[in-house]
Amino acid sequence: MSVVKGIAAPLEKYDGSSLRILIVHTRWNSSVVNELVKGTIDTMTKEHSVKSENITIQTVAGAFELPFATQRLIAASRLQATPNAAELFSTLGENTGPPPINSQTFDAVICIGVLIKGSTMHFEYISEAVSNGIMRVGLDSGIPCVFGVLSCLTDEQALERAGLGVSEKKHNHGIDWGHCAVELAIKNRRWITGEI
Ligand code: DLZ
Repeated sequence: MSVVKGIAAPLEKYDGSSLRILIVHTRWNSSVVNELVKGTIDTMTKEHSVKSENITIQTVAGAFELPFATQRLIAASRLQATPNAAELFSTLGENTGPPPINSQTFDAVICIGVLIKGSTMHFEYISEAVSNGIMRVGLDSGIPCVFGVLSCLTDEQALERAGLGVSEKKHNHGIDWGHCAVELAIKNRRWITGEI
């Protein structure tokens, strides 16, 4: 039987060497999440030449926090990219020193988490809130936000989708998210400059 499900190969090879990428991931279900983060980073650096120093990683407790953290981090990177940012930050935090300034805003964000259904309605509420929240942050900010959140009915499903399972069909979805982020970041740049 032929395979119907899944993503077709991209139409071109995307060069991610000039991109700045943000990964926000949860600490809930960390053994699975860490593998997904690794798959995402390996794909971007090895297959699209994204520089590891241009990948910023931030963690949050659980999936519910992903949209808020992503929105605030995008706002912070925009503030840091303003022309007088170094001056502005040098007046803050005398004891700790100013935070490092990076003048490039994020070209794409990948939000990574794993929700595993329990015996209450919690899973349903969080899944819906998180997917809507991440979509909203992307649309409101104009920065591509990749939905790297697995909603699994069992632990086994989560393991399979992080490439840690036992079946032949196991697959690390972080790989897809890495490809997706680079493609959309490059395309978004083109669209901004009117190239369609
Ligand atoms: C509370 C909770 C539960 C039960 N399950 C998960 C989960 O499977 N995956 C996940 O990322 N987070 C979970 N959380 C935590 C919530 O996402 C959130 O961190 C808390 O409700 C605090 O806002």
